[in-house]
Amino acid sequence: MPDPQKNQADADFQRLDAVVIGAGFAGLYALYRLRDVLGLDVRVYETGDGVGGTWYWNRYPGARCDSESFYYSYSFSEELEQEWEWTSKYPEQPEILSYLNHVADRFDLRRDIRLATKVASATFDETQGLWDVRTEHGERVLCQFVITAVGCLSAANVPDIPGRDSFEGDWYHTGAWPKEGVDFSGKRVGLIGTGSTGIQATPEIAAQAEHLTVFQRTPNFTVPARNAKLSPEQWAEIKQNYRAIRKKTRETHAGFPYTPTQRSALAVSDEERQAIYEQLWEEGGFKFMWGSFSDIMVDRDANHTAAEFIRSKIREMVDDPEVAEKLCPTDHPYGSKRPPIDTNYYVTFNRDNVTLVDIKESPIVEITPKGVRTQDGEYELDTIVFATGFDAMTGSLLRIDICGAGGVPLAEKWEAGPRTYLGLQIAGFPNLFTITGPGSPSVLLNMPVAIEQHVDWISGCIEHMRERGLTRIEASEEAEDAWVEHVNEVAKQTLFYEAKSWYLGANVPGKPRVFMPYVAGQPLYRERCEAVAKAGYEGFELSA
Ligand code: N01
Repeated sequence: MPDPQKNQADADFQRLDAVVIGAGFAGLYALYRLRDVLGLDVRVYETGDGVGGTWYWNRYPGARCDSESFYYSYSFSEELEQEWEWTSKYPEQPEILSYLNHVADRFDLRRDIRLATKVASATFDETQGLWDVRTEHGERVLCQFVITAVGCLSAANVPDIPGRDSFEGDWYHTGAWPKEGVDFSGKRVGLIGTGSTGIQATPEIAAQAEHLTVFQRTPNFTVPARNAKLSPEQWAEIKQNYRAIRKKTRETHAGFPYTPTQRSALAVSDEERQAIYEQLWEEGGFKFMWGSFSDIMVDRDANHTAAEFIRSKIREMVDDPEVAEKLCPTDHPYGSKRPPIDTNYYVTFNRDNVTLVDIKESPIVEITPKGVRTQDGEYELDTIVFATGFDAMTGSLLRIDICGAGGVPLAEKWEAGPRTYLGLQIAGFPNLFTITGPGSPSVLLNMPVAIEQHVDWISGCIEHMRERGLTRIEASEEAEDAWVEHVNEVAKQTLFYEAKSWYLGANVPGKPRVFMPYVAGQPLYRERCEAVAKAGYEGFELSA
């Protein structure tokens, strides 16, 4: 039977230069750059009914940025920089969402964004050399370029625990939090997951709920954030120095404006090392990792010194020695899982209304109508919060039905794990660009820095093509193979490989174990991307 709705969609289509999927940090900037700088006809599709991406969806209590606001922000507009002031070092989710809404208004982006419209499929049509993009509402666009701005951490991972649907209370995943919020007053809450999200949410939920039970599978190393308001004097200084700050964020390994240290943790005396860790612990934030010693992520002994320091802090802060031991990570090097930063995480376990359940020792067996049952017994709950992370880096792309040249589905191409060239393109998928795709530094970098670099590179590439009358660009298989090998090679030289992390796909049952982000750091990566462009897009096949 012919489907009249489908036939109508087939007939009604719009012809545009580019479709951008997602209206978070990446999609907003891509729209600005492609439309207002290159002059392309662009449309952005966004699943949410507002802009903001990650900051639209992650509204859980305690959600806040853990890079400092003045460099976790756009650098492309000096006017924007000068007119926006963040209230604190690490602003909360509503403030970051306001910033992104401000950007959408200030640059008149909304007129080209379709909200509440999910892209269902994108198929490369060989005969026309165009992408055929369809939404779940039946809209259809034919366009030359598709740019995915779907985020690395946006496909929620809700574990398929037996009995989940039998639970009679409410349950939520932190990455799809209800807009109206959740009132935990008088509730017995169970929180599953102790990654960055669980660590941010725990103190906030504990302060509100009647009782909080934290189900911990793997303890995590976290360092205090030491959040603080930013004074007018501090703002004046930041605004004056913005260019120098931005320059540094583009030059350092992880996109932070800290002067990198060259010292080894093993080349200083025990006293000096301890003093450095103490000072950074007091200062708070990621500087503990990136500003302490240069060999934390490559030398096991150096890493051990940082890990031991944090374990000693946990034992100091947590009153009950048994609970403290459970909170001490011992199965992975510090930093090999994305290091969280926190506000009052460990001391929250001193509260009378908080219980820590070690589910490695006593695994969850099932979710019952009344709560969570572990091997040791049942915990009665009114609400369950899944802070169980994401199908990272590939999930958000694979949840769209993307088919490249010859009708090859992306899911088939990536069956054994993601393969890209520079994290920017996939062989067999011409004119499709993946902002912060697997194989790029992305999540190992301060994200706005990674995003701006990718969007600038993509727009430079499209400009290059237009100036030369070229219509098609595709990564070559050889370049992709060599890049995938290189990405894995450098990861294996670090301690990142030693944790069962989402970087490796280890958090999602059945997901191929491939180290997804590029660990060699921003300077090398940038240099490589620039050299590739300078050499006429080496490793890509361009044609008219
Ligand atoms: O997710 P995660 P997240 N049964 O995957 C556990 C960014 N972020 O949402 O470690 C029981 O890190 C899992 O246990 P284990 C940041 O990049 C940024 O916390 O796999 N437990 C782990 O404890 C971060 O890294 C900000 O053994 C299960 C937890 O759930 C990324 O988002 C704030 C389980 C998941 O931790 C993801 O962080 C927050 C199961 N079946 C997050 N499955 C900023 O401030 C998983 N777990 C910018």
